[in-house]
Amino acid sequence: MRNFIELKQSNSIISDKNRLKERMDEEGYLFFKGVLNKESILSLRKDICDILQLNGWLEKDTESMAGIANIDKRCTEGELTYIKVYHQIYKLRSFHNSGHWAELTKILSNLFEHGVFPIPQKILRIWFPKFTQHTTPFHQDFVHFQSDKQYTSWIPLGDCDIALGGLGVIPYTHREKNNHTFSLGAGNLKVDIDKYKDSIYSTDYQTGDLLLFHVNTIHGALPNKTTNKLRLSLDNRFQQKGYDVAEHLLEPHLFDQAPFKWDDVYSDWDEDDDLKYYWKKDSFKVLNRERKYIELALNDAINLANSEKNEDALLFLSRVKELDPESEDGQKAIKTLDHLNI
Ligand SMILES: O=C(O)CCC(=O)C(=O)O
Ligand SMILES: [Fe+2]
Repeated sequence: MRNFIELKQSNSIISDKNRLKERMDEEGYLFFKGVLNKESILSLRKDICDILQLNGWLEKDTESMAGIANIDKRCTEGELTYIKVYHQIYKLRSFHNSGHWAELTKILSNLFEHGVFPIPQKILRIWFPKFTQHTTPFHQDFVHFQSDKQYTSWIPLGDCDIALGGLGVIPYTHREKNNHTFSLGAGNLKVDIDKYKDSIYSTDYQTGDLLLFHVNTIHGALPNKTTNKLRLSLDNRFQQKGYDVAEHLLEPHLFDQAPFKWDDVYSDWDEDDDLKYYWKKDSFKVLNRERKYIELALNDAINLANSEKNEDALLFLSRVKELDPESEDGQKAIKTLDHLNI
């Protein structure tokens, strides 16, 4: 069992722009207790839980807000059954609006001289209990988001204590880029954190808490060790207005795992809703998506499968195969599994 150090609260300097910037530059994260509007969070939680309930992901005859999981439905990112439900939730306006909450962008505006740009790709995490091998591994986000100049807001949708598995960060790690290798869990890439194992900061998060961290701060999730509760959280990203943005961050999350476009997201929204395509008003350079980290995870998994029939790698490859057997990655996965007679 790892020991966790309590996150340092920055509430007392919340209006002091210089000190906030200094602390973020120095430590790579800022944590604020109870600064977000609880009603907005709980109302979003309700919208999400109602969809989960309709899809049978919650135990029958339980109050949806309690988030009591039907563990027969366990699944995760990278699986079509997950994406099918996830993309239903992705149509919620209340979900997209969570990246634009006034109290959130106000705090973030302290970190940017020339205005806050909320990245269009918003992310919700739904983490099942009794599924701990799929916990998000410790990693740095540059491998996924192709930027050195972003901050992420991690927000639990409801109370999230250590047992439910909130986010852990390792302060002072954002100045160095580390090598990543294959892992199960969101993003499929991990950093070896052996030397930091006693330096993980986390907390019993409560509704309204806000964690901000630098894109290169090493972070990961703690396992959901409850027997029956889903962990729900948001991770959204912000940059200074006008900075370059990688093209995939202008698409809905998991658009590359099942076809899904903004027009699908917006299908039930009011025609003249300002939040639709809001980023088209801004000017910034769009960067081509680099494939190197996607390839790193896949090739590493193939090597692990070939050399030691590594079970995590085999599970990952079977998911890649199922997701899109015709694609180049799907073909590589099929070839490896066939060769191993799996
Ligand atoms: O919530 C999680 O499990 C993963 C979050 C994460 O990696 C992030 O916010 O960048
Ligand atoms: Fe991350």
